[in-house]
Amino acid sequence: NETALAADFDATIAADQRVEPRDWMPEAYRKTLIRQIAQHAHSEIIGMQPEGNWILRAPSLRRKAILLAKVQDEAGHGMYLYAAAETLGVDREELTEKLISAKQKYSSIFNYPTLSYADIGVIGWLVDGAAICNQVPLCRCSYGPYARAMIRICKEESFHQRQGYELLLAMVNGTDAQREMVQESVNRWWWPSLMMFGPADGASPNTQQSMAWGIKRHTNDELRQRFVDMTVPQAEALGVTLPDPDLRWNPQRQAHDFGEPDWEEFAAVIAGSGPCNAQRLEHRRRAHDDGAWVREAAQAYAEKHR
Ligand code: FAQ
Repeated sequence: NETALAADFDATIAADQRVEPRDWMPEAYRKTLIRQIAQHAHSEIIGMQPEGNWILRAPSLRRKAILLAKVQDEAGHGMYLYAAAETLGVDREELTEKLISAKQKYSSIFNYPTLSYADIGVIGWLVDGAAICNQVPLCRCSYGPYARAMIRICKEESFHQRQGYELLLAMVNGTDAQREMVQESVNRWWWPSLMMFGPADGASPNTQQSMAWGIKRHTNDELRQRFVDMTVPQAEALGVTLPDPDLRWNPQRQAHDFGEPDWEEFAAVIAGSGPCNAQRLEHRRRAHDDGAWVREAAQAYAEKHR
């Protein structure tokens, strides 16, 4: 009966063991996971666009090969994550419909434009760096299929972060114009990267319950702090300035103090009015329409064989 099943679920969570697809789970737990995993999958898929914008303009064969591999990895991450969401009883078609009709979200960060090749390095360094900070703890998520997908994804994200840092290292050791390009790019991406961690803890409606269920392991502010502390020495090594006058080491806290992201901008981007929201969704819709014949052919083939 329901009470015994609920007690089993609570015991699994309390013992920090994994919940698997066939196990009973509260409807709200299932709903929260579908929401988070779908948003995560959509982010990987939409996240191909800002970097894809530079594939045809990569400055060398080597840079092009690296960028192609990275963008293809993001597609793969989207696929693992849609597959993890499907174990919860939704299907990919339905999730894609919700993405292109703007009923489900994707990360705010992918609504900003990529204006120079330095952005490719800065996305790897800051955006993938933030993604790793947020996703390593998700490898211990209480839901088995999501946790297992995250292990593989995090390994690939680490490679992405390193390629970004290596690109920037090459640029800062180049000409003055290249160094200026890197600084200009860091100035644009720093605050949006901090916003990737979500609203401040006091304004995050989901954190408390998601932590109680072992879906999230840390709060949004804890992970944001970890990211700032990890990134400051890397910025120093690159010789770039992070655009925050309030950023300084606090010896009492043994952590960096830093300024407040512009939460009004964050709310506007999430609500659909960021610089590239319309363009990103339009592009995704067009790709989906262009792929209709492939889905129809696959369906016809499957029916013939049935
Ligand atoms: N953007 O109560 P909370 C990548 C929404 S990395 C948009 O704190 P939660 C790699 C949130 O959904 C990026 N929406 O929510 C890559 C909720 O809305 P809802 C993807 C945001 O879930 C690199 C509302 O605000 N990573 O793709 C954002 O407990 C380069 C209230 O917020 C993940 O998705 C935001 N930044 O915590 C790919 C990681 N923040 O649904 C290509 C997994 C919050 O109630 C190129 N997700 N919202 O209407 C998570 O860890 C969590 O979902 C958080 C949000 C931390 C993002």
